[in-house]
Amino acid sequence: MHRDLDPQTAAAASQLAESTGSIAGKDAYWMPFTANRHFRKAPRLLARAKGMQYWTPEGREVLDGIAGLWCVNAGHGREKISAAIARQTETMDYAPPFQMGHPLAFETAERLADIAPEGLNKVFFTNSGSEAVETALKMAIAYHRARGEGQRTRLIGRERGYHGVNFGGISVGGMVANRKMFGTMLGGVDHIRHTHDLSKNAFSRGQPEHGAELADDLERLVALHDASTIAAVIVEPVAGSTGVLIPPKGYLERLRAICDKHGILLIFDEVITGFGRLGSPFGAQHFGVTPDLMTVAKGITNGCVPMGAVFARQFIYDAFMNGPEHIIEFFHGYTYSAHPLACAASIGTLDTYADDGLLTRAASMAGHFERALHGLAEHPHVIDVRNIGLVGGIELDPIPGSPGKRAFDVFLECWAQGVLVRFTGDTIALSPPLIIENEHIDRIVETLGAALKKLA
Ligand code: PXG
Repeated sequence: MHRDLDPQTAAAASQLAESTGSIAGKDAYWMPFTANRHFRKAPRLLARAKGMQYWTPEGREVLDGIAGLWCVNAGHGREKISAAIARQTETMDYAPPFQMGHPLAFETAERLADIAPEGLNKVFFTNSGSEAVETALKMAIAYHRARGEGQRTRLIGRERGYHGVNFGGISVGGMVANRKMFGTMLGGVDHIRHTHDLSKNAFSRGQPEHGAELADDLERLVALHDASTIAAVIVEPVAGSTGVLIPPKGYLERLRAICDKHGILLIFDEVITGFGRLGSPFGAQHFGVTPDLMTVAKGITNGCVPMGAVFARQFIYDAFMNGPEHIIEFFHGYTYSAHPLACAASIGTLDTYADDGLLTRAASMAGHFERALHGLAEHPHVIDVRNIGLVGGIELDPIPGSPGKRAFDVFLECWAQGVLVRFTGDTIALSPPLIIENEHIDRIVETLGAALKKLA
């Protein structure tokens, strides 16, 4: 890169480039879910983080309105977590998870089961939310087969659902852009409708009033396919990625009842709603509806080390535990399932959540968050504000012919003003660290409000 300079000057230039975070000439990185060409023209780089803040390589402060990517629930740079990871790298870097184990894996599963919704007492480790989803879908199909109903292979998802990016996840998922490039995907998948209806529910605070009957779509699919062909239904209790879709009152209860009636497993994808986001440890507890399988990731390690997990009810596990004892019961797992560093990070994270009361803190912050957010209702182009726990969505009227552009512009303006928000389609999403204080909430909302006015 500095071919024409003498070695000393070149070294100094490289160092400077590093310290200012320049990416000029570094072309190899193909960025995920990013407008790569736009990014290269005006990079947005983060170099350091602590508490509620990020800092850019130049030292500019950026307030984190989205907990990294819905994952850093305890805030950045938590000592208990980094100390646990550091200790573990020195003690044992890696242990094979197949036909072998290490004590920390058992302890982590135990600790997770302790805070899980009643009955979800078995924990299977993965490395991401996407892998947790694939695992849960395979578990559901294999469970029915193990109990002699091998014809139950059909999977039901929901329109606008997000379940990661692997083939199973995009097949049951319902985000068009994530699906249309990738061919025919899994066969035998169908979808119920999403619950987003601004004509009835705009500017709802918490759960919307209208739409519980949309759960009856599942009855329609049962009538079409017959229950005997359906293995499982997967939904996010609150859909995050697709723009913060909050379940109407009574909807999840109804879905649960229909699944029970027809012997269909209910899977909650709690990758976003898990670990305190709604004010309870998991969405299932918040809504009082317990699924049969539950996928998590993100907040399981406070985002520090990749990890995901599937929680299963005892009866699902038991169905697999038959046949000769020396035979593997579930032909599935990852090289890095229950990785020692991830387990250490998870225990450090659970300790931190407990120390600071973070698994329920969102409940006490939700009131101020809601009032502040709904203060944006009259701002230009705002067509909806919705919120639950410490999740918020502000939906904007799309620019005609340029869907997503208005929210992208708001995101860029907030970034310029030192606040990190997220956008999906024309919805701005907020999901701050659960350590947030009222003044942070005010700053995020004021910055958003100013951006909306400026761009109007
Ligand atoms: N399920 C749900 C409900 C998710 O939100 C995944 C699965 C996949 O997890 P991994 O760890 O494989 O990414 C997710 C991920 C956004 C955004 O901006 C959300 C996610 C990922 C990227 C962006 O809303 N959630």
